[in-house]
Amino acid sequence: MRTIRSFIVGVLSTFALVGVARGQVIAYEGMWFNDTFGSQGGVYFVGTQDGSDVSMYVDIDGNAFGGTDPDPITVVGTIDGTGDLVLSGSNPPLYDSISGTITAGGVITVDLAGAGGFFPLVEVRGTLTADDMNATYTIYTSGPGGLAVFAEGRMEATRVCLADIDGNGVLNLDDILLYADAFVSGGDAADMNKDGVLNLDDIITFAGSFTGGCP
Ligand SMILES: [Ca+2]
Ligand SMILES: [Ca+2]
Ligand SMILES: [Ca+2]
Repeated sequence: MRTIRSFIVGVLSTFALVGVARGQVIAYEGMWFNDTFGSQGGVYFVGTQDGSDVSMYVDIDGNAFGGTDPDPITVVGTIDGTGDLVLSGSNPPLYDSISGTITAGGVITVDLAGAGGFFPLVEVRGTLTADDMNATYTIYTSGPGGLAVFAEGRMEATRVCLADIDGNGVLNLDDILLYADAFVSGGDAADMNKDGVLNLDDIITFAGSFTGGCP
């Protein structure tokens, strides 16, 4: 255990000193509110930008889509010549396809098709800033005359600084040591992408957040 801790501290210290990380990491954490059914749960987004490539880790918690707590998904995108993030991909069986844009100005227009295996379409519309994310969502079902609104709700999330483990607003060696301790002891604080597993992805994400700094 001591060896693993030393290794992690060594790797993270090198990242911090040299300023090398795979990409810049930005995270938001908040809640979804289903205004139709009065239900709610947590939302968690971790975006990693590496050049023009963006990978977004999205976890929705609670009784979403009328079922159980959905597993986290990864959405990938590319930043085009105008600075807009163009999303594409699929994460079956939860979403057959995910498409849309987050413009350079922070306007979110994303459609999830085949969401939950029951709903043909979920529209997400909102805004993303350096500090927060606010969006509405509309879940459609198939009606006799075509798509019909099944439920409407909101998502509200604020920027969080993943690497500031002690939450004191400053990134320094203390955070690296605390992260290494949390990782070795299997603590939740080390699970940067909240997928319930501690692995190299978490260390890379921590390093990206650390070197990218916090707002
Ligand atoms: Ca979940
Ligand atoms: Ca700190
Ligand atoms: Ca993890």
